[in-house]
Amino acid sequence: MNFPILTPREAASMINHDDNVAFSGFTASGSPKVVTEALAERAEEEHAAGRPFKVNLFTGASTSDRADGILARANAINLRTPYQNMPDLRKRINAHDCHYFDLHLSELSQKFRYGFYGDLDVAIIEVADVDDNGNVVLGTGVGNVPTYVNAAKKVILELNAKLPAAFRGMHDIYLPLDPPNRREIPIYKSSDRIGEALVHIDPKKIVGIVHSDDYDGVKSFSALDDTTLRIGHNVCSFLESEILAGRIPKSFLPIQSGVGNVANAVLYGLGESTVIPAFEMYTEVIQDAVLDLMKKGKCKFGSTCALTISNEAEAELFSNIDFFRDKIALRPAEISNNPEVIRRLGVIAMNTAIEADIFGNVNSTHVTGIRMMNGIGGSGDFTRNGYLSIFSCPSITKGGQISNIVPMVSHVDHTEHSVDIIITDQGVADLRGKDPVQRANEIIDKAAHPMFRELLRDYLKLGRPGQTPHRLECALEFHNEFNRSGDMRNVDWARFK
Ligand code: 0RQ
Repeated sequence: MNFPILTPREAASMINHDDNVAFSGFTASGSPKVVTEALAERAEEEHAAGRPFKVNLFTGASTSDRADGILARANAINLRTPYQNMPDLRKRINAHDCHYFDLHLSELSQKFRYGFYGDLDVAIIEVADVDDNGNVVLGTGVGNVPTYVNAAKKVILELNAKLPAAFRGMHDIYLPLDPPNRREIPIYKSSDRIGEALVHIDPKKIVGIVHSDDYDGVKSFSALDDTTLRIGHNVCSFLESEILAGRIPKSFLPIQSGVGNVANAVLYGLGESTVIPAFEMYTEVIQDAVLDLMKKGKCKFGSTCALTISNEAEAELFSNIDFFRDKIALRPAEISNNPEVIRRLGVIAMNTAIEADIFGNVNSTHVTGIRMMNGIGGSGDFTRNGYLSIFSCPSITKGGQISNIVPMVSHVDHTEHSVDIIITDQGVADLRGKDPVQRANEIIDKAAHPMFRELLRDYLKLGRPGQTPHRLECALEFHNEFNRSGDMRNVDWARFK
């Protein structure tokens, strides 16, 4: 290999204050692991010497504690996009120590190419293998790597010894042309491969290689609780009933599911269903459950941006790479989450809400309308364009102090126009073909927790006449009451009568 071998510290010294920096990967998968730690140390040393040191950080999605977490603790991030989920970074964002803008994940690559965010100084890219001509095999997450390596002035590679070179063949790297020359993305079924197995990086840009040797560090799932199991069961029975009613083809449709325990419960439920046939996924993340379903023959193919799997699942995948290689395509985020393809394939979109309102609007990002949780992620890419768009959440949170069904969402990410179905542990609210008041009754009766149904019905009665009968002076009273007393159950409409 004719590229210099660097220590993490040497690599970090090539990154300057105010640089635009991009990371490979999507979630913790494929995210850099060692240069990031040295970069955080460098920031701390610069701060101790009284000099400013912050970078603008562009990624594929969230990263890991070894990237966002450690850099946030060092207060080394000035600007961050498009998604994050580390508690320390969340604190910085909500304290305005870090400027964060939330973006649909499919959009960052093209907006970067359009020049909306300036030049890219450095890209740090995790790879499984590299040849002298700059052809690399990526790791478990692709994110926006193809765009970043083309745009970057310098590229630092993290060559991860845990990733087998035999990973080659699992990626499907395709860069669309930009308007006005863009053509259709030629994916007509999830399993169509349309691009290259390798990413080509101009060797002149590769300033060095840093060795690493670690798994992505995705935590295994905790045991499923009762609420999660009930949500999972409700989603599966709903999908089965749609097949039986002929509204979803018997051969089924590709599915997208978010990350987390609910998504995991749904996937296990789908695996056990006798009505739902073996299916394909067109999604942004594949979790442990999908690999199990592949082994059982229940999941035939997964198109994804990342394998967000536990260390144990990673080790198993790497030792059975030949079994999995033709069942998985790892694609750039702008393809895994491409609205055109999602609409064409008829993807069933399943995402999680922080809260939904009685008229069908969904808040995925802001707690009580103010504090950023994670971000919109890919939920908008899939929801707006899905064959059927499902949101799930528990009916209540924090033992009932919070109702996840509210009169008006405190922040809107997905409007009533994009949301077909809301599923909680209580049941399934089907919003299709219903006007606002019919939707409100459906959501209150089927999805709200019984302890909040009366309060929500009373709000509807308070509404001023109109198609969407809100009463604006108290539309956010559930949130106001939570801020006042810490318990939405204390809402008292009498003061507005
Ligand atoms: O807080 O951690 O302090 O207990 O929010 O809630 O129920 O554990 O649910 O982990 O699935 O996250 C929407 C945030 C749900 C996530 C969201 C509190 C609750 C808890 C987490 P604690 P849960 P989850 C795929 C697609 C947007 C991006 C997306 C998300 C914490 O799914 O970020 O869909 N989605 N991407 O107590 C106050 C409420 C609350 C609340 C929950 N109404 N008010 N707090 N919480 N509801 C991924 C990618 O794009 C890569």
